[in-house]
Amino acid sequence: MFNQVAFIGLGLIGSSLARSLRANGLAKTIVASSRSERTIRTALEIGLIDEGFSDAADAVKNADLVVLAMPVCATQAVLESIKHNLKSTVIITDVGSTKGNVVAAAEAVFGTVPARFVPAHPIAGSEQSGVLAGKANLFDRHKVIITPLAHSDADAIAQVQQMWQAAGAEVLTMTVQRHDEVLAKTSHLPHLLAFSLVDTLARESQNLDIFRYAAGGFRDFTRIAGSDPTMWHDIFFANEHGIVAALDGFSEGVARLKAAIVAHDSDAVLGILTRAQVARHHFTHMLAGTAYSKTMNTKNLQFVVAAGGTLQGNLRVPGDKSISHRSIMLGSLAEGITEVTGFLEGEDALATLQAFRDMGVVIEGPKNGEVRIHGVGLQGLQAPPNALYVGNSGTSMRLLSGILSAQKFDTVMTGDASLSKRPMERIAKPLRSMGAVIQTTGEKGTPPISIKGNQLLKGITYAMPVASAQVKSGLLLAGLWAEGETVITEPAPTRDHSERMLRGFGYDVTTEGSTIRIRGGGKLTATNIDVPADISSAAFFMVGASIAPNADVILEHVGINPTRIGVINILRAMGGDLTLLNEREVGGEPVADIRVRSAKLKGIRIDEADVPLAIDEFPSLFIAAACAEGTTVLTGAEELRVKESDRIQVMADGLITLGIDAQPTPDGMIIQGGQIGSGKVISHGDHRIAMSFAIAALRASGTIEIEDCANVATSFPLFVELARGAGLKINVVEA
Ligand code: SPQ
Repeated sequence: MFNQVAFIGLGLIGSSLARSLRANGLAKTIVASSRSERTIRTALEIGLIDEGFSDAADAVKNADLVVLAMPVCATQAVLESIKHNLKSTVIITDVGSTKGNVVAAAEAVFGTVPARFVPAHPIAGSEQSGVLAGKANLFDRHKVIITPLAHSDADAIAQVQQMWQAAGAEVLTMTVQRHDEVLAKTSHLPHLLAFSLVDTLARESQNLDIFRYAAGGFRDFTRIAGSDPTMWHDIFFANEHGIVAALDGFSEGVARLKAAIVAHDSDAVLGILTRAQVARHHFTHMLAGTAYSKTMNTKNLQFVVAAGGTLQGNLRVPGDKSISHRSIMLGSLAEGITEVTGFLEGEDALATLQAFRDMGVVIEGPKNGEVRIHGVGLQGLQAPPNALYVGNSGTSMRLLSGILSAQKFDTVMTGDASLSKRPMERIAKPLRSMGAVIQTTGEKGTPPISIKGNQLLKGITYAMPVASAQVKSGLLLAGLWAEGETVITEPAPTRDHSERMLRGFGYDVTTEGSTIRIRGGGKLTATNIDVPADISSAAFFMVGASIAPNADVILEHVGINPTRIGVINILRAMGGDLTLLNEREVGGEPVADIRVRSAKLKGIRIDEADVPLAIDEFPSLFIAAACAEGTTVLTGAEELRVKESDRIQVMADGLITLGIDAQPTPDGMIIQGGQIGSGKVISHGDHRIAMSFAIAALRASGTIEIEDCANVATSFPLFVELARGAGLKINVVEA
């Protein structure tokens, strides 16, 4: 790519880039200058450079790329000394941590910054320095920020970009000013704090003891105080403005924490600590626009499931997703402390949890399914600092719409790619008739949703056109703040967890037939919640054990709320062998252990009354139908088309790939039972589709590969481990 590259300075960054250029064959010759004779000698000895100079002006003579890799404060002097020796076509770039002063130096030397000068900053490094510390892969999967100016040459920008990409870096572009503001906070401030803490402690009279007993925390926090002092000295002066502003913000934060400790304000201290604990994780997801958990990261995960196997044993699937969401919402809005056990630590419920933290609620956990919520009461939510990001979760967005419509502050809610396609007018429209000012996006009324605060809501009487627990719940929640009564009629029964839980929190909600009533102006009183295992997650094992030979599983502590048991009704109608054991009630929700054994399933016409009661279980029920003898017909389920994916089309496509005669219809599917074959199916990022096709392998003739499975973590974080333990031959690979 380059005939000759000249490095001015060969410290950690310069020598790493030189190594990377060598490794990638991007420079015919590499030359360098350094103030240190020893550095040049070492670089020549290890073959890093072809020629070395003590004077920068000599190094740049024949170069078509000059990399300024010395401390940033030397920029002006170096440019001054090399300016008459530069070729007219030379590209100049730098690697400094500050950009404003580098650009100012170039302006001072050249009048205007040369068009082929492309300022850059690789965000990589270590506390080690010097030519021997460099590594060819230092920039691999790190970010490099380039800050071109309005008049910068497009070809020069492209070449600098390509060089960094070849080093494995992700290249981002920003203005000079923005770069210096951002880096002041993310890099310069932490270094300043580390240097200052170590220096402060080192001055104390007890310093020896302090350093003798300093353990992990001190070591981790101060690791970067071992960085090169000259370099950081320069950076602190070079970005004085940005650093002072960042330090002021930080000082305010420390003062807040100190004041809370002095005042023994336990909630305030916990609030700061719990928010900080999860912030890094949360912001990573927000930036990536994903809903993926730590274990199932942003990579494309593929399930590879070998044919055969069976399911055996006692299994406890994770907590109910719908109930977990609601426990956070009502716990936050209640007065007092709510303790939750069995909480689903999946990304969807965590998104709700984060939203309430963002609105100032102190929430401890989750830890082993336990969460402690310090309720703030119905008037206690605070404006979040940013848009609320709810990842993949339709439940969070629709229920929160009701809550946020009644707050004193404005909010915006955003979600991941899948959620951003789902219809939100179904909740926005009735909320508007209650007096909410709420706006969805685009012709289809999808997220982001913007909600204006300070509106007085009034109760309405509303006949829901679609059977949706999310819409019903969003309106009931808005009804908590509305003047008068909110009366909702549903076209078919949908899950009633909100009604049950509101009653559990001491709020009067009445249900008469299909009509639910709530009156605003009351209060919620904290309570404890034991979340049962999620029947929607258990469904994969109900179907799996029904279709697999010699299967026998007991699914423990599963919620069998009558509004959720469609999957049991349908499997039984198909000839499934399911027995409810040990039926009991836990915190207002009926629960049982469910024994499921292999059965010879037959195709049926599914009763439309069961559709809303099994709405999330159809992906797995389609697999049951594919293994049944005869034809299964589903109608009245058009809602499946607007879930995390179009579950009718996506399941039909997968089944057809696997050799099953599946005919999608506008509101359902017609499936002829047959032999499931093998092949590659795509889940379209829909957790339930991924898990359904995994279970299908129990009766397949060959391996099933399922693409795009990371979102399984939204509802069932340990699915793979649990299923494998029970006998499914499942493996995960990173595609
Ligand atoms: O939260 P989300 O993404 O909408 O999740 C799903 C699911 O499959 O996990 C739907 F795709 O569950 C919904 C369910 O379909 C959860 C839910 C609830 O908790 O109130 C109600 C149902 O949705 P709807 O649209 O019928 O109200």
